[in-house]
Amino acid sequence: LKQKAKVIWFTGLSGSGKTTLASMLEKRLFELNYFCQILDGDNVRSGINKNLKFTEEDRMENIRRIAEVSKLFMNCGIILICAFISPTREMREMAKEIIGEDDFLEIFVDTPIEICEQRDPKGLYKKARSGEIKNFTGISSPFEVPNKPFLVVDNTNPNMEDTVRNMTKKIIPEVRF
Ligand code: GGZ
Repeated sequence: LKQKAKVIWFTGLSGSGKTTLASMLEKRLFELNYFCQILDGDNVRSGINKNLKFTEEDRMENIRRIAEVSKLFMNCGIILICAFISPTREMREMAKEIIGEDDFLEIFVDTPIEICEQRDPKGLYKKARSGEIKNFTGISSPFEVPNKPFLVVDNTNPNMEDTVRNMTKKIIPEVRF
């Protein structure tokens, strides 16, 4: 393997576009012969973290396990693409400490909550507003904007391909395009 293992950590609200960006990035990296693995709610909260809910404490444990698993993958030389709300600075700080500062690339998917709520692909914001879902990030549970992310992605830009190209350049600076 010629690649340097690292963790690309997407943070942002539900519906901000983390998962979409993560899979576009994965595709791009595969095309460039980089070996990577996505971790997101779909493959983590349905399996290893099945027993966790959305209290502050459970989210903290969710992120802790994800960071530890990421470190194991990283030791195999794999590039991790993690897409979790990871709503507080404390949670992301913890992940950074477990993974190691130099290998932790925090990408903030900065989509305004109004837009996430308009999109509402799973109808979760609606349920959060009606009180059917409690502790919903941005509505009844906090989201703290990162202080010094590695990168901020404006996900309202319709040209996602451009966004992903620029993101890839920044993540893998040694690649020629
Ligand atoms: C936030 C919730 C909640 C609550 C269920 N708050 O848009 P989605 O559906 O697919 O992504 C959200 C996902 C968030 O899981 P994470 O593991 O990323 O969260 S954290 O990092 O805070 O631990 C959403 C769904 O789960 N979901 N209930 N109350 N998102």
